[in-house]
Parts: sequence; structure tokens; C-alpha cells
Amino acid sequence: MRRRDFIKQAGFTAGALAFTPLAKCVQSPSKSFDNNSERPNIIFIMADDHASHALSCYGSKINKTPNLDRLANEGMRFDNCFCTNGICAPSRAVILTGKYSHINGHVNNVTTFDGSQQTFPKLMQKGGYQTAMIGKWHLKSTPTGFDYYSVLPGQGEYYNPDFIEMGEKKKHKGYVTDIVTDKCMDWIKNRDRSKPFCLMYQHKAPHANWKPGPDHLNMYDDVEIPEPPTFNDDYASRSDAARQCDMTIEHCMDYQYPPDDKRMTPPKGLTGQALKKWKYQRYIKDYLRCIASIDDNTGRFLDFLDEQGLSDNTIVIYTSDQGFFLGDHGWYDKRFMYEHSLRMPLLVRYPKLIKPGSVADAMVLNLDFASTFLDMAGIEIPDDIQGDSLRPILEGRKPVDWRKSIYYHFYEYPGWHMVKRHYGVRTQRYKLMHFYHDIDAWELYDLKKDPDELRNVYDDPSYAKIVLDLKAELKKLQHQYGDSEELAKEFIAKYKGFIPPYREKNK
Ligand SMILES: [Ca+2]
Repeated sequence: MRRRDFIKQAGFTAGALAFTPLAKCVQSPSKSFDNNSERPNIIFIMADDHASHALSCYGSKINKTPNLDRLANEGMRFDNCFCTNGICAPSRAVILTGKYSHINGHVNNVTTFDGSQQTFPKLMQKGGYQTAMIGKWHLKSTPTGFDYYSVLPGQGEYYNPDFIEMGEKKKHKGYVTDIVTDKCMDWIKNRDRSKPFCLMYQHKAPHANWKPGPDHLNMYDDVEIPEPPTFNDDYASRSDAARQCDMTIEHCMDYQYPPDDKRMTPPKGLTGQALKKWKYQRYIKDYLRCIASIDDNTGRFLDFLDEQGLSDNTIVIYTSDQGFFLGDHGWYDKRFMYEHSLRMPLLVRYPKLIKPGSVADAMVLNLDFASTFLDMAGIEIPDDIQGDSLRPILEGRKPVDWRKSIYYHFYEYPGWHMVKRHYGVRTQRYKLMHFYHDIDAWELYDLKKDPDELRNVYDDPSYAKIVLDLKAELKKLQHQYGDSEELAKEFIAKYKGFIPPYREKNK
């Protein structure tokens, strides 16, 4: 029995607070290894807020990322990778546990991750791997499951950042993306060579407030970055969730820049559309400059792996904790289940298994990463892990029973940017979302006819049957993953949220 079917049949209706698997049925890895030297190393490179439409291998119209593209050319590009809760810390918790937010308990950025629970690094450690976590952590609690960690406190700083290294605070001089990369290379050089390793190499960039590194301060100075086609979305057919959030470049962008930051002081006399355009250029250039540093450092790091003779037997992953709005719909930031924030870039290189330059269209999730890494390492996957191993897809196959829809649930409201709580289902063609809490509103998009998600067709009678089918699919997924309306209410009671200080000020 496939594990997904087992979960379906076991009937996971219990909520997170009472969630226990009904039976133990461990999934064996696809391949076992006779000796340590054959087991692949795993390097998980994750950026923060790097949208896939800002990578040239995904067809970016605004920048070039030759070194990240190298991973796509030498490995596999996933064209349909999605997050399950589009915000920083929850996505990280999903990746570590292979479980949805309502199961691992880390539903928003406000809570503290329960590091006593099962995570894939702990299972890898137990399975004979050496593990390390370097860079942005953002889960508040002390990292567990790592032989070594050196992490940025909280969001971390771009310039001269502090790191918490094995419990001790240390100041560093330089630019964060360079330092995180240097630290990863140092750790690899000094590792215990008798064991395979799993390294989590996690950038702060390109998270707000987008401070470029010294090599890229003046990049794009003399060019105008094109605006996205939905830059002037008027939200006409959307629910109030879109109109009432605090994410527009036009009205909200200034919150992201400290008041003394000259970069967001517009020339006198600019108003309306001209001011919005000016702010977009400021923002997007800084954002892309931060990515340019990630790209340079990726090139430096991949060359280093070649020099160390590690490229053949190491799985190198590049992803981001979720996507981002790059002026799309007039917005910056993430959180919404709309495409630009829902999508994650996912590039995987592993010469022993993956055909260079391959592309996968299967719908995959950050939920799948834990199962994948355990499977690739030849370690059993406990059956309370909810994701599926991507190994067959990496081998160039797509199992006939691969998922046909994905489930999403966002909780952090009220809070920064005021995006209302919502959950939804996405299939290859459609997306249905339900906004709840202080609103009760549905949106439906036909992604084939309307890939930019500009027309909510929930109330269009010609889509009535689709709505019914998608609501049934949504229920099925909630049942499968142990989520429910009742559980959502429990989380409202438990995490009341907060009104952001800028709203209080502007009352
Ligand atoms: Ca993020």
C-alpha cells in the first residue's frame, strides 16, 4: 500500500492538538546502501522570499541568474512546486517536519517552533549522517538535530551580522550572503569525512528590507526594470481580502523601509502613478541586487564543490521558503495563495540520478522535502510524515497516482500586512480559496483562461459544477491531512494575532 493511501484509509480526522497516527507503518527507502561512501551528501540551499519569476531559468523578464541556472541545466527544474503556508517560519517548519502547519504546530511567525518534535535532520543524524545548519533559521527555538549550527538571530542583519554559533553569539564583518557561503565552505572543509553529510545552507536574502551587498550597490542604476502585466490590478472581482491587505507598493511600501532610509525618499512633487512607479523601481532594484549576490555566491560555491570532488555524489537543492509579489497585482510581500507567492523555485542537481536539463511538471510541495531527503539517504520514512518522496520524479518518472491537487492554509491574521486567513485547493487548472475569520468569502480562478488571476469566477454560473467539485476535493484534502474548520477555529482562539504598529499610528 502506498503511504498516501494508507493515510487516506486510516482516516486522519483528529486535529493537531490530538493528532496521533492510527497505526505505525514505516515506509522503506527506495534504495539501501552497503557503505557510507555511496550515500549521497545533501546540500539544501534555501533563499528567503526568492520568487521563481526572478530566476532566468524560470523565464524571468527582469534579471539573469547564470549560476543558479547552472543547477537547472545540470539537474532538474520543478515547474510546479508550491508551499503549504506562504510565510517564512511556517514554511521552514513544514520542510523540517514533513508535516502541515496544523500538525507541527508552527502556524505563523509569532509562535516558537517546538524543537523537541521529530524532524528530518534528527532522523538523518540517527541514520548516520553528519548534519549542519548555517544561516537564516527564524524558528526562535534553538536548532535541534544538528551536529553544528551557526544561525542568524531572528531575521538577521545584512551588514556585519551576528551569528549564534553553537549557543554563542559572534559578530562577523561583511555581507551576510558572502558570510553564510564562507561558513558553509569552512564547515565542509572541516567535516568528519567518515560520514555522509546533510548541510542546510540558508540565506537571509532577498528578504526585506533588501540591502544589497558591496558588489551590487550600483547594479541596475542606469536601467528601468519592466513592470509586471498586473501592476495596476484594480481588484474589481476579488473579495475584500485583496482590497484590505497592506501590501500595495503604492500605499504600504514605505513601512518596509526605516524612516531614515534615504532609498525611499522620493523626489518632491511625485504623486499617484508616477510615485508608485518610482517606488517599484527602488524596491525591485534592491531586491534583484540581493539576488545577484546569491547568484554570485552560488557560482563560487558550485566551483568549490567541484574542487573538493563533491559534485558527483552530492544532491544540491535550490529553493526559497515561498514566492513573492514583484509588483504583481500592485503588491510586494507574500502570504496569499495567489500564484506569485504560492510558487517556490525548486532546482535539484544529482548527476547519479537526474538527467541534466530535465523539467518536471508534477505538483510538488515543500511538504515533500523531508521524505525525499530521507529516501535518497536510504533512511526509513516514518508514517506520520505527510509528504511524498520526489525520488521517482527525480528519476524521470511520474507515478500514475501522483497527487492531482494541493492543499494550502494561511493563518497569520491579524498581523503584518493584514492578509486574511484562508485555505484553498489548486489543481492543474483551477484554484479555489476561502477567506475566513472576520470575512466569509470565496474566490475561484480558471488558470488556463486566466493565468494572471485577474477574474474571480466564483459567482459565474458556468463554473457552478467546478465549484462543487473543488469543494469536495478541498474536504477530501482536509480529511487526508487532518485539517478541518473546527481546527481552524481552535487556532483562531489560540493565536489572536496583533494589529501592526503602523496601523495604530495611522489611525
Ligand atoms: Ca520568506
